[in-house]
Amino acid sequence: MKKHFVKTFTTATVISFLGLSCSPKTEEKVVVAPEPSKYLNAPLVTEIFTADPSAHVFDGKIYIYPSHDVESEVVEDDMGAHFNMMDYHVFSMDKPGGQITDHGKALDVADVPWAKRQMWAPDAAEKDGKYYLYFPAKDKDDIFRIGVAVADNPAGPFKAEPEAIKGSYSMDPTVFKDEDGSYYLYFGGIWGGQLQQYRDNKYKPVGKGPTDGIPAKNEPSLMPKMAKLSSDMLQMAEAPKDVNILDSLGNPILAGDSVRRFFEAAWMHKYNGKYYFSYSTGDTHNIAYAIGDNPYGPFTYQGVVLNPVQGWTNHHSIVEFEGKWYIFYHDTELTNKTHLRNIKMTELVHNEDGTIQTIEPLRK
Ligand code: FUB
Repeated sequence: MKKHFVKTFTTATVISFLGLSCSPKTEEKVVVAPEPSKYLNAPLVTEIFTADPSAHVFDGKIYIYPSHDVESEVVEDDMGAHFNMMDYHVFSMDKPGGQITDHGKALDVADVPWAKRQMWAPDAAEKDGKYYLYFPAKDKDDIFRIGVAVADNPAGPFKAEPEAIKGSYSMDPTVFKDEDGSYYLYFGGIWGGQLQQYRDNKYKPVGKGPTDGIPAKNEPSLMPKMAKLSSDMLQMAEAPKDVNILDSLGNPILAGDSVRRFFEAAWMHKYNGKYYFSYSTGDTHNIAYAIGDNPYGPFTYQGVVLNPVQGWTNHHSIVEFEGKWYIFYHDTELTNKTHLRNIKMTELVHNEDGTIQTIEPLRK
């Protein structure tokens, strides 16, 4: 903090200056100038810890579906055991910059028959006046599955289906609604997200470490998965397929290309008829994006949407509201602890050529 000493001129000083008094008097006061924040944006929520914000516009309002971070006894490890979340809250705001409302607990792990722990990044979708919350959690065998819970209201409370989505695995689900009314589920994450323990949609673990099952550096990286949703929004209508992320020559991004390869945090948005698949590069901490011509891809890598934030994880969503685009993201401004995060938002700009202007979340 910078301290400035300023002279405060009192009435007595002025009278003295004008030669009207024989008792001149000045007071010295310390004025504390506010330190410019090193963060581009302030936390949206400070009462509880929030992360992985999935934002949507429902009924003309912005609804945010984040993870609810909590302090936990669990020791930090490379499998993310310290992200030991137990429930979800839903938030809303009338417009960007408006007041934010916490609608309270929308779903608790205790009310999900198949789930045991670690309610990680969720997403939501609306269809025919019903709202669907898609969420990952570990089952009784400590395997991540993706569940769905249903509500009549975007803020919940949500009622979980008795079983996880059939054939689902790994984590970080997101649901994209296309303009023709089709809904697509995208999911997956490596290391703690367990994607490396699957091949051809089958569980084939080769070890318990975060990199056991990760392809060699010169092999194609593990790609996120996607499937069209059934018309009742509760199941996948087809077997999950790879979301292929390619370089500019049309080759798959390699496993050793840690600056560009998919790690977790899938999101899809559509802009000017193109499909933008964005994701976190995990241990290199970028939110990257790739563009395709349809929801199935392939997607060609373009660059970085959001540079690394404070904290290990980087996770986002991108949404349009009244003609402007916004990115919701998180960092650890409130705690400086990786597992106790706070959600934020800022404007996102598409250039004329369709590329996205890279956002720097920290001021230099
Ligand atoms: O919040 C737990 C996990 O951290 C999420 O599922 C990942 O995307 C990362 O943000």
